[in-house]
This record gives sequence, C-alpha cells and structure tokens, in this order.
Amino acid sequence: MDTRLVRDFTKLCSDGYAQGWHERNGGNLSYRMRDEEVEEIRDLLDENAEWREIGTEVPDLKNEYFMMTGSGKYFRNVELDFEDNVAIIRVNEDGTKYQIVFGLVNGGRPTSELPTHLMNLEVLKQRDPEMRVVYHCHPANTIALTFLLPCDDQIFTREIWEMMTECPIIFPKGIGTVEWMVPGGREIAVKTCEIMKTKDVAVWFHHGMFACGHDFDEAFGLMHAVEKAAEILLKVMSVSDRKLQTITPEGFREIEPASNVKLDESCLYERVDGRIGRK
Ligand code: 2HA
Ligand code: ZN
Repeated sequence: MDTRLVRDFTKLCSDGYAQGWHERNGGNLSYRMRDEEVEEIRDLLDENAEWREIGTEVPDLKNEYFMMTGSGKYFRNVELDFEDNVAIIRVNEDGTKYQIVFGLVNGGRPTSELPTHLMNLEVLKQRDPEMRVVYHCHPANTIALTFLLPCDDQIFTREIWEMMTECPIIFPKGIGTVEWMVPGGREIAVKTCEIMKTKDVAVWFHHGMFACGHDFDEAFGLMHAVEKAAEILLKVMSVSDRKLQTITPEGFREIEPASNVKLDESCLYERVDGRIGRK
C-alpha cells in the first residue's frame, strides 16, 4: 500500500526511531483517518473481520477508521514491513468494539495503549475535528526530568518554557503531568484525556510522553521541541540548581501579542528563591 498517508505515518516512525525514542517496542502512534483516505484503499479492507472489545467506550468515534502501530511491534520495522507492524481498525456502531480491517498480517493486536489512544482521539475530535494524531514515545531527557521535577503541571511547564523562547509559542497551554501508574489501562487513559481536553502534551512520569497534532509533522515537532528543551534543562541542572538569569513572567507576557498566543497564566507565577523546580 503506497499512499501519502502510509508515507507520512512511516516517516514519523522512522524519524522517532532515529531520535532514540523507540527502544525495542517502545512507543505507539495512531491516526484518525479522513473519509477520502478510507475510500482510497476501500478495496483492501476486510470489513468482515472479527469484532473485539476496546476495553472502554468511545461513542464519538463510532464507525471511524484508525491507522495505528501494533502491540509489541518495533518502530524500527515499520518502514521495512508496514503491513506486518501497522493496523487499520474500524470502531463499531456504539464505540465499544473494533475490528482489524487491514495490516498485522502475521497476527497481533493494535497498540497496548489502545484505550489511551482512542479516548484521546475522541477528546481531540471534540476539541477540534481536524486533530487526528496521537503519538507516544520514550524520550530520555524528558523521562530523566520526571525524577528531578515535582509532578506538577505548572512547574513542569514553566521550567520547560524557560529553556527556549519558542516553547510557549508552540505549546501555550503548557504540559500536563501524570504521576506514575500502570500503563495500558483505562485509568491512565482517563488521566491523559483530562489533560488533552485543553493541552497538547502529557508527560507520564518515569515512562514517556504523549503529544497530539493535526498532522504527523505537528505531533512530531511538538515532541521534538519539548524533548530538546528537556535536554537543555538537564544540562543546566547538571551544573547548578539555580539559574543566573532566565525569561521572566513579564517577558513571557510580552510574547503573547507578538505571537498571537494566550499563555496559561497559572504557569507565570513569581519565583520565591530562583531554584529550579520550585515555585
Ligand atoms: O511498548 O510504549 O506504553 C509500548 C509502550 C507502552
Ligand atoms: Zn510507553
């Protein structure tokens, strides 16, 4: 299958692997397909495939089609054998079941994070019908920060924003944090969805990151920006627990009119002692 969508999906998988964000079978990617993208490959779809339980309900995604990586599959292998590693699934009439209509030709199931992906895609669709991509990976610098910063949206966001002037412009609503919990289930999906109602990035402590976007470039670019800022912050923290100077709350507010963004004001608190990771 050689369509624009397959090429774009594959490119993200290869680029993410090249960044070192997908050791072994780490990470997963999903995309809510457009009607014309389904029509383009309609002849290749097995509409009689067996129905399976999603494990949660996504009524606003009924009858929709999704492209996603397979459970236990390696991002490295997507470009080598797309049909072995990727699935297209269809959600049923009431949003409780799915069938694999294409791919995973050697067996398997869609991503182990299926509930988080589908529930996030549902929330994102409600937010903006053109939001279509949910991307999860294991980037080392961001994960390292989850051992050094408190699990606090405002502090995590502010520390990352300060590292690169572009950060608040790229994610003005900030970063959501999810304390460590067992992955793969409904509980972590619900927590992540709460974040995705307003924000584009969620950090799962001691695990990895979720980013969303209208398209693959946007989701990947957002992930890349957060992870690079995390790398800078780690370099700073490995030298000192204080900054000599930084972008001030007033500075951030001056960015707003110039870039036509509205920052989450709760992240622009006044610092008491200038120490990294404290309010
Ligand atoms: O192995 O990243 O969170 C896939 C994952 C699960
Ligand atoms: Zn993971």
